[in-house]
Amino acid sequence: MKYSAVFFAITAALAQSASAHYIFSKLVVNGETSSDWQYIRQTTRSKNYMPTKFSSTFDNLTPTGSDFRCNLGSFTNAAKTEVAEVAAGDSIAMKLFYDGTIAHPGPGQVYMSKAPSGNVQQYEGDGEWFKIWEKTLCNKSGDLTKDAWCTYGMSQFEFQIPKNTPAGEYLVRAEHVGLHGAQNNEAEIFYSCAQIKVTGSGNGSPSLTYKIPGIYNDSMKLFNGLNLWTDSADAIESDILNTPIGDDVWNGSGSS
Ligand SMILES: *[C@@H]1O[C@H](CO)[C@@H](O)[C@H](O)[C@H]1NC(C)=O
Ligand SMILES: *[C@@H]1O[C@H](CO)[C@@H](O)[C@H](O)[C@H]1NC(C)=O
Ligand SMILES: *[C@@H]1O[C@H](CO)[C@@H](O)[C@H](O)[C@H]1NC(C)=O
Ligand SMILES: [Cu+2]
Repeated sequence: MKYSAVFFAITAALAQSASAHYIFSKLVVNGETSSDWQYIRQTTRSKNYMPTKFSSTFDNLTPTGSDFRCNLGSFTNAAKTEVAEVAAGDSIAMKLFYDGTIAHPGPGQVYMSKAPSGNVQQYEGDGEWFKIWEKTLCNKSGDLTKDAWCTYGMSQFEFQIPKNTPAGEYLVRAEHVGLHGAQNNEAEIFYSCAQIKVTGSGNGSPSLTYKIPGIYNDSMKLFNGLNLWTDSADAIESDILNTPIGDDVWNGSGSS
């Protein structure tokens, strides 16, 4: 029994780091939750541990690297990752590993990119990305270091594939940005990509698209300079607006 206290301390420490550091691993389609990494590309890091940062990284990956698209090494797992069929207009969710919840303050967003060849299992994500979901501040008088943020405490992001999304195979990239280290250029970015096949007869065409990497850089105050403990909610909102995180999500408009 004398080991139980030590065991408890270690378990508690592990549980704490698991809840502070999270990773999207499951896809929820038609109310059914997949296995871990069934439809989401797994990283080749030895641990399912994140985040990616601009500075003080633990694995040399930064948001300027091509693996910022879908996670370190994950393209090498693309062929063995299944492709989930989703009708345009349906809502799906990307859910965190190990029953985790989002334990850091900051915005959450979902981007999509169509596989130009039609085969997402062979697509690196070097094409155009567009944004379909965004959650920033939900309570501007709340605690900016915690629950002022819509995503704080969420265990999954639930979002709609826009009704007018053209049929085809896509990467769907969920991302959460923890801003608690942004004052030291240490914003923490957590992201993974699901592989889906959109069905239907949508003919929309997103007007605003991005490249990953390239979408974010550390000249943006949101990632480098913002301080959640001293800045006002209005100042933070304006920092958000000066990044793609402040751009409108695509609503299905335009036609291809
Ligand atoms: C927003 O935060 C304030 C301050 O913590 C709190 O009193 C209020 O109930 C919150 N509003 C909502 C809608 O949660
Ligand atoms: C950062 O991104 C902004 C907006 O896209 C751009 O204007 C700026 O040149 C970029 N800065 C660097 C250092 O890449
Ligand atoms: C959708 O977005 C387009 C382009 O930003 C805009 O012109 C249009 O009014 C929006 N439609 C709806 C229904 O919000
Ligand atoms: Cu963290």
